[in-house]
Amino acid sequence: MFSVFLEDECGTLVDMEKLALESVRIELTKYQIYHNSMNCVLRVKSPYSKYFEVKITKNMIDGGENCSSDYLSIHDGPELRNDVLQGLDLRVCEQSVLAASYASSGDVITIRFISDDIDASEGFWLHITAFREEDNGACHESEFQCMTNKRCISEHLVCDRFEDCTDASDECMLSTPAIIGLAVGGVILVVALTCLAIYVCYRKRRQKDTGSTGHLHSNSDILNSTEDGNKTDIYSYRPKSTEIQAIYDVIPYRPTSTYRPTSTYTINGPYPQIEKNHGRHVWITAPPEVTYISPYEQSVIP
Ligand SMILES: [Ca+2]
Ligand SMILES: [Ca+2]
Repeated sequence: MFSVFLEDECGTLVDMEKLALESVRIELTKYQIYHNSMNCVLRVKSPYSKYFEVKITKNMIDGGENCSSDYLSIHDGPELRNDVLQGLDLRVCEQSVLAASYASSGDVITIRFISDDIDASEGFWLHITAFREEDNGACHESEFQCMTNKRCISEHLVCDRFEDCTDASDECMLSTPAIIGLAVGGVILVVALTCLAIYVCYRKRRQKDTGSTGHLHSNSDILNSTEDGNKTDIYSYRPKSTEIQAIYDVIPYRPTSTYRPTSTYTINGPYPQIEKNHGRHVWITAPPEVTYISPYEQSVIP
C-alpha cells in the first residue's frame, strides 16, 4: 500500500495517475503523536477521471467538544470552499460518528487538517480508492465489480489485503467454516508430527539400548532375542524349511571392546551356512533343526 504522510505534503497535489496508483493511504503523521498548530491542506487527484471512495480507517484526532480543537475535513472538489464529502461531518475528530465510507462526485478531493497548540493524539488514516461507475451493468475487462454497489475498481486491488469495495467483496476473506477447517487441520498435523517424532525417538532409543539394529530381517519366525550375560548377542529363531534365509544382524546387544563384526563368519555343522556378509548383515541358510544361534560364539546350539 502506497502511503502519503500529510505532514510532509502540505500544499501539494497527489496525482494518482502520474503515480500509477489506484488506491492510496493518507496518514497524518509518521510519528506516534501529530504536531500541534498544524494547518495542512493536501489535494488528491484520481487516475482517468475516476471517483473516490474514502474510508477513515483510523480516527484518533483529539477534537474536544464539537471537534473545536483539532479536526479533519475532506472536501468534494479542489477547493476548501467545496462542500465536504456527502454524508461526512464538516469537522471530523474522535467524537465523530462515521459511516463505512464516503464517495466523491468528482476526480479531486481536498484534505485539510487543523490542530491547536495543546494536546495531540495519533491522528488519522484514510484509505482512498479510485472507482468508476458501471457501464450498462458491466465493468471493463481489467476491472473488478464490487458486489453490493456494482462499482468498478481496478483488478489490481483484488485480494491485496485492503478493502476497496464498501462491502469488502474485493478481498479474499475465508469463510468461518474454512477458518475452522484450517485450524483443525493444523492441530491434527501438529499432533501427527509430534507422534511421529516421539515414535522415531523411541525406536532410536530402543536400538541404542539393545545395541542392535533391532531385528532379524527374515522370513523365519523370530522367537525371541535374549541376552546371555557377557556373551553379548544371542538370537534364536526356528526356520520352517532348509531353504529359509535370514539377514542376521551381528551387532551385539551391548557391544564390547572385543566385539568385531566378522566377515568370515561360520557356524559349526553342515548347517546353517553363511552366504553373504554385507557389513553388519549376514545371510544364513539354516535347516529346521537349528533353533538357536549365537553368532558371537560361532556355534549352533540345539
Ligand atoms: Ca490539540
Ligand atoms: Ca482490495
